[in-house]
Amino acid sequence: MPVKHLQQKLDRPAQESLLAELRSVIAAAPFYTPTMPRTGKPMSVRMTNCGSLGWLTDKAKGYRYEPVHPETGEPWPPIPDLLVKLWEEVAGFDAPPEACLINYYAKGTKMGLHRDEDEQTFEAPVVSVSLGDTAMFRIGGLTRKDPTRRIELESGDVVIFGGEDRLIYHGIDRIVAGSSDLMPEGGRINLTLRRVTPA
Ligand code: MD3
Ligand code: FE
Repeated sequence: MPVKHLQQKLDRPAQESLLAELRSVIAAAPFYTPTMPRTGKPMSVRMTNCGSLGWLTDKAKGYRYEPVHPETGEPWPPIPDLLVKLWEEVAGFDAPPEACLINYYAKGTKMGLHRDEDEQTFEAPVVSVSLGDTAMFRIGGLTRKDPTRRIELESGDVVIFGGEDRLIYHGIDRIVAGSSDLMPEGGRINLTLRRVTPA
């Protein structure tokens, strides 16, 4: 299964509804600044989650999934229904998403080339939803040496990474500040819906 890029999968009203749902998720589970394993170096992206499990990282324990927010200690809020429905429509996988990582990119935020490999299973795809400013997304192959190409991810775009593409290298080169008026505060939100445990 190749990478499927569904451009403008969510129209403007759908993006606005999703954003409104996310605002209440973020009120209950505020963005925090993740830090790198061992070095404790802060990442420029800010993060929170919804779902039964959330991805997080800190200096002491590194990359992992946890059922509660690292600062509030509260369980992550549930994944909004609209996103569960989207997963059912596009994921081609018969069990619901367990984790939804919410990344916030202010102007100047980047994310280096990496693979998503902290899950216990790679049988389900990762479904990505972009809101707000356009991102210059970099996508490579299964090894760090493979050639990369650039894809622009715009507000409302949905991308499905499954099958042999589930473990490809990818990252965010930069955000195009001011390219969207969806969020008054500017910036970009990316959601990644995932399975963490075997179905
Ligand atoms: C390909 N997020 O959270 S979304 C991440 O825009 C992450 O916030 C970026 O990389 C963002 O881990 C990229 C596109 C994406 C997400 C997950 C993938 C591509 C992927 C997992 C496997 C392969
Ligand atoms: Fe990733």
